[in-house]
Amino acid sequence: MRAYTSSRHPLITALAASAVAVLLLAGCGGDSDEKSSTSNGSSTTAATGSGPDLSDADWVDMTGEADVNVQARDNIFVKPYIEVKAGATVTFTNRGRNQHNVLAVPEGKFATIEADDLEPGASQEVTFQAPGDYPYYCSLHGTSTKGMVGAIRVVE
Ligand SMILES: [Cu+2]
Repeated sequence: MRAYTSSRHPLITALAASAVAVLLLAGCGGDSDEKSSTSNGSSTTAATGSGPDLSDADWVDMTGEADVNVQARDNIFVKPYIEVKAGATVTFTNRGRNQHNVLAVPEGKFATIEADDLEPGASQEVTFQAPGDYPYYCSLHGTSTKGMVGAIRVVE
């Protein structure tokens, strides 16, 4: 079993975003508050094609769980919207009869789980370090905004 980790990407993204924010602040005085907050991207989840609409999501609190599991079934994620502690490892398991994949929105926010690595019965792990929302979808049975979609909300 190959373990994927997202521990580096969000950190690097966050660092890059801070650097950009600092540059913006230095460059154009005091009117850059809006820019710096929108460039962060960690919790922008409006229904604008950037991921599933999370405003109505039924979040399940799994911050107390040692083992967090999300099942890919035919063709939904169960449970689709979960809240986990920073540093938690989420195991995606294919409990369906078909192939499924897991693509982060935006792509690359955490490591992609390819369909070939998530055959029926197979599992893949993703570790989430940085707090924020991590929407994802299965591109075989959904789009980035609907169909087979879900999200991990990472809290301190
Ligand atoms: Cu699928």
